[in-house]
This record gives sequence, C-alpha cells and structure tokens, in this order.
Amino acid sequence: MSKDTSVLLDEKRLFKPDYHLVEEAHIKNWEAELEKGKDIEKYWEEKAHQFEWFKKWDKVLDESKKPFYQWFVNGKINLCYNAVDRWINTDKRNQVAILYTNERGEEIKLTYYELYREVNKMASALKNLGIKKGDTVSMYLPMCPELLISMLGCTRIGALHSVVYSGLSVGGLVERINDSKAKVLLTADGTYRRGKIIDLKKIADEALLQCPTIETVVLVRHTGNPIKISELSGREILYTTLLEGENELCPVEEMDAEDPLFILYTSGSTGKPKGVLHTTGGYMVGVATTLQNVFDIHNGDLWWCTGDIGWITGHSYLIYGPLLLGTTTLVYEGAPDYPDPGAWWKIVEKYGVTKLYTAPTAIRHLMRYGNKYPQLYDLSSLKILGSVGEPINPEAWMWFYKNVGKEKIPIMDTWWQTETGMHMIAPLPVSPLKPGSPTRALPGIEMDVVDEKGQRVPPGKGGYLVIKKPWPAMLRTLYKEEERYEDTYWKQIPGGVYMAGDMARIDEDGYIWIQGRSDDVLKIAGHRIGTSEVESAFVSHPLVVEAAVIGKSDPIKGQVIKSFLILKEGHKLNTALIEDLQKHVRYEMGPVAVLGEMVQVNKLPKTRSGKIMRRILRAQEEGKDLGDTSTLED
Ligand code: 6R9
Repeated sequence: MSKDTSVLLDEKRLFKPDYHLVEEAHIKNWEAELEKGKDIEKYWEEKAHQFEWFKKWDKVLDESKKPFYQWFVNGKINLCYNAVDRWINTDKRNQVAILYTNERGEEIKLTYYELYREVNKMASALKNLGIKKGDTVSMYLPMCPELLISMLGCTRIGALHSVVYSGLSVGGLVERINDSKAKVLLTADGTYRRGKIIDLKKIADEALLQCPTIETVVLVRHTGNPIKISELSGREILYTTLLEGENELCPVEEMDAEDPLFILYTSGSTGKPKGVLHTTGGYMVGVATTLQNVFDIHNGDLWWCTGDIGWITGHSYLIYGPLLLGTTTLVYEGAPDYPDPGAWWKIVEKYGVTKLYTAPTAIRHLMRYGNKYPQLYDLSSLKILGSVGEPINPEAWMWFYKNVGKEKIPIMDTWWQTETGMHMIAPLPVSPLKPGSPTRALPGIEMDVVDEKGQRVPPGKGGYLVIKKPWPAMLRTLYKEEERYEDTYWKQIPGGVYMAGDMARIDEDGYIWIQGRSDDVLKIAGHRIGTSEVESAFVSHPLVVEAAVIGKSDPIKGQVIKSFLILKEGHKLNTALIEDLQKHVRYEMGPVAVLGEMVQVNKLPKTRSGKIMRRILRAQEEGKDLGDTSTLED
C-alpha cells in the first residue's frame, strides 16, 4: 500500500451502482437528495419526526450562542426509549436485537424484548447505586452484551456513559475516569484476544489506585477467568449480583434534546485527551438518518459493524444507529484472523450478514493472506460494504470490492470523526464510486476545502477540510473545556467554520479526497492517537529526558510511531532498553500505541517558545524540503 496521496490524483476509475441496488434503495436519486438537503433545517426536521418525542421542539436550530449550537430546542425525548421500548409493541418484539459471537464460536442472542428486560434491570440497579441524571458511569469492558445493556441503562435514566476502549491501559483509564469524575466503573474479568484472555480487572485495579471518585466497581464475569467472589473488595460487586432480583421496570427519564448523552475521549494534537460531549436529540436524528441513508437499512437486514464499541464508530453505528432503526446488530469479540484468516467470512456465511462496515487496516491485514479465504465461504448474503477510520487506498478498495463484494456490491467509504458523531462525507448506495474517495458531503451537510484565510481552494488543490453549517450530531463542547472547544474547532479558520483537522482536495466532479491529518494526530490501525500522549508516556520512563514522535507509513496499520529520544546522560539506546521502553509505553497506553523504530538523539527541533517541531522531523524522514524554518530555535 502506498500512503503517498499523489497516487490518488491519478485515480480515474468510476464504479456505477448495480441496477438491483437502485431498485431496492430507499433513495434512488443522489443529486435530488443532495438538493433536498440544501435546506438544512427542513431536511433534519423531517428526519426527526421518525422518533417518539415526549414533546416536539419549538425550533429546529438555535444559532444565537454559536459555536454552542442547539438542535431541536425544548424537545423532550429519551434515546433508550426510542432504541428499545419503541419496538416491543411492534412485530420486532421478538426479533433479535443483539447477536453476540466471539472467536470461540460462542453466541448470545437477545431479542428486543429480552434487551428491554435487561436494560430495565440495569437502569434500576444503577439508580440503586445512587446514579442520577447527569452522573457519569465509566465502562472498561470487552465487546460483550453487558456493555450495550449498561450503555442503554445509562441513557434510560439520563446518566452519561464514558466508555474506555479495552485496548487502552492504566494511564489512559486513569485519565479518563478522573476527568469525567465517574462514580461507577464497570469492568470484566477479561477479554478474548487471539486465544488469550486479557485480564481487564487487573488493569482496572491498578488504575483505581489513582481514581478517588469511583464508589462502586461492577464486575462482569465474561471469560470465567477465575476470580473468587470472596476476593472482591467492599466496593466491588458482580454484575449478576447487582441485577439479581431487579424485576421492576424502570421508567425512562424525560430528557431535553440538549441534555448530555455521553462523553467519549479522543486524542487531540496537544495535551490531555478531549472529552467529546454529545447530546440527546440531534445525535439520535443524525446517527439514525445517516445509517439509513448510507447503508439503506431494510427489514431483515443483519448489520455488522466490526468497529470497537470503545470508539465512536461503535457508539454510533454498532449500538445506537442500528437499534434506533430496529435492525439486528452483530457484535463480534475477537480478531479478524483468529482462529484463521477466514474467521470473518465464516461469520458472514453462518449468519447471513447483509451489510458489513469495517476499516481499511482490517482489509489490508486480511489482504495479506490472499484471495483464498473469502473464496472458502458463501458471501452472497452481502449487499453493501463500508469503510471508516482512515483513507482507504485504492488497492485495498479493489481487493475488498473484488474478493468480498464479488464486483457486484458497493463500498461506502465514510468520512467522519468522534466530534461529528455521524457520517459527514459518504456516498449513498446509488452513487457512482471512485476508489479512495468518500465522494461528497451527505445530504443536509455542507463542507468545503479552504485555505488558512477561509477561501475556497480551486479544484485539485489541497487545503483544510471544513464544515460550514452546523449538523445535528455535532459535539456540543469538550467536557468542562468550553474554551478549548472554541479554540480547537471554531477559531482556527476565519468565517465561523468548523475545522476538522484533515487536509483534503476536491476534484472536478466535486468528489472529496482526504489527504490525512493536518495536526499531530496519528491514525494507527484506525485508532486516533495524539503524539503528545505518546511522548508523555515516553518521558515518564526514568531514562527518557525528552521525546518527539511522528507517524510513519505502514503497509497494514496505516501508520506506526517513530520516536526520537533524548536519554539521560551516559545511557545508550540498546536492545534491552528498547524492549523496556516498549513495555513501558504499552503499560501506559495499551496496545493501541504501535511503536516502530526508536532513535537516540541529542537535540530536538524546537520553536523559540520551546514547542517541538514535529513537522521538521517528518520532512526530514520523508526526505522533503524542511519548509519554513524561521521559527526554529537553532
Ligand atoms: C470515525 C473515526 C477521525 C479521523 C478523521 C480522519 C480519519 C476517518 C475516514 C478518515 C479518510 C475516511 N478518517 N474516516 N480519513 N477517509 N473514510 O474514525 O473517528 O477516531 O475521531 O477519527 O479519522 O483523519 O479526522 P475518529
């Protein structure tokens, strides 16, 4: 794979939709839908009517306090009610809502009615633990039904969930729990990963030594990793014990459309992770509508999003989107190539998955094993494929299209962010596709590519990707950091537009091509990692004085970390130290921080104000011109 985006400049292939798809599609005319979407308020208002509101809104969009926009002003609604309760008096009552399976082939199915019962129990139990509307509950759990149930339990009673990806480790968990001031933490005895069990409880125990706000720890027995009940401390309780005897139905909390729904932490270019705050009404409308538009959900679909629940993709399109549309969502715990590289295709065949939404890094990973594995299974149930997380290179696109889609079904390349909450640039199933481009901004969304003065750049020229009008699932702020919210997103480019942090260009047909981040954020296997977080993990090692890290292209992961380290006087970066540093950073950050080469240096390029100029290191690495060095200290 080549991360060199100049390759994309030559990408001229156009793939037109199969006529079957057009016949079946809810939206048959892309251009007409885009036209309809130009009246943003009208477009989103129409979509909001699909839900049951306790009270409808007085105004669709309030821009008076921008960039603190408000959607569906004074509307009253509950997400859990619309995702779960709404279906149990319909013919979906006994339809499977959640189909969980794992790398061991185990399976749990919950119908909408069963899910309803479990969520009610969880919501009551949380209340009994003293959780009220507006409180935060942290979750450090594997991809398991209990995680979905707990998240919905929170939204039922108006508590915020803050899910921490189970691939993060002690450092990340401490920071996220403390920032959100969570009172309850849910964790598990372990998660399955390639035949091994990773003990999450052990990591949580270490983290909790530094987390004073946690009053109760709820432990899910997931893997049967032996933990004796007698070993549980006073504040620990088993999930099953907590829910025991909870039979009462728990009334749903009437939420204002703008009441907070959840916090999800993500990496920025500087400082600590950003607590992205989403609210209730607009998020629901945005997520359900985009899933419907982009993946054309029908009755009888089996939806599989392979993304982890600990990231926004899991929140929006593994749990909330599919349940809000009343479809069946498949939850898979495990790696794509374990027990063998046919694992995913076996699942598609076994259950008859119709829509598969995954990430370029997984596709590239599976590509390595050649064409053999997808051919071993019947993939004919598939109707639409999807991609998210980073630019999909045309080679991976073509492999996916040919070997999984059998050159018949389209790939929806979706560009969006934790902050946007929902898809922003993506095709519809009827759109002609160009491999490597997510096509155009969705109906109801206005985006552009501009220079630093906010002026549109001519076709073909690179610039900053911006969002020009508010959208319903937009983040409302950064948790307890309103100034940072304004500064990071709204003050970078003149004209009151949202700066996404990506570089892009638009071609003559209006198709957008994403060129990568414009800031110091890395995308490793689709996971967002801030360079400064990795650097602080390094310098917390006793022998590291200073560190600078940059992303380096990697054929499978997209990027890996290259590190430049200044060590304590008299120390050399030998094999033993490299190993120790790897362990150390992994302990602090978890397996998401994939370390590549490390080099020892005596000095780092800095501005006169002391900021590390990673740009210089990158340019040097790529053998490029160093650019403007006038602010360089030395
Ligand atoms: C959903 C998600 C957001 C960043 C984003 C961009 C990159 C995501 C992409 C893509 C090119 C796509 N990104 N989807 N780049 N094509 N289809 O990934 O959220 O983890 O917040 O990352 O990911 O750089 O700015 P998040």
